[in-house]
Amino acid sequence: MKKGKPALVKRLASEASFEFDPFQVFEVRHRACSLLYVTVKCGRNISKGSSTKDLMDTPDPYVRLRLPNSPDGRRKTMHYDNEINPKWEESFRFYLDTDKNNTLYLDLMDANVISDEVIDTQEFKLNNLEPGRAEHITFKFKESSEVDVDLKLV
Ligand SMILES: [Ca+2]
Repeated sequence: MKKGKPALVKRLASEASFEFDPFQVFEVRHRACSLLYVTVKCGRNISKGSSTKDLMDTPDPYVRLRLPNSPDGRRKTMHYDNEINPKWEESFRFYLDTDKNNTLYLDLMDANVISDEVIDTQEFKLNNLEPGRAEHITFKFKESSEVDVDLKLV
């Protein structure tokens, strides 16, 4: 055996022992991760908030979901042209860190050729959800618009 080799092996072994960080293991074990399922079901009487605006361009609605603390936390449904009672029936799954305060933001959007417009935004505090139980919620936007959403935390 060559003379320098045992020293090198010993040095590598001591470096490896420094990689074990008990605080890191502690944190990983205590981080609670849940899955949030959001189903955007349908909308009723979608309006931009004024009949003049609606007459100039019938809403082409879609819903944008934003969950700031979640990876991949921005999603959206399809949009339907000139449809004030859209049936989306689209489901989305989000990873949720339940150690944090999580708020889901729902933007009711109007699709346009050049740039889409936010009609209105609502929010929902997810820490109020009971795990395993589906909640059926109707969100109201502006005067008349309603959107039915199912939320479930597992
Ligand atoms: Ca439009």
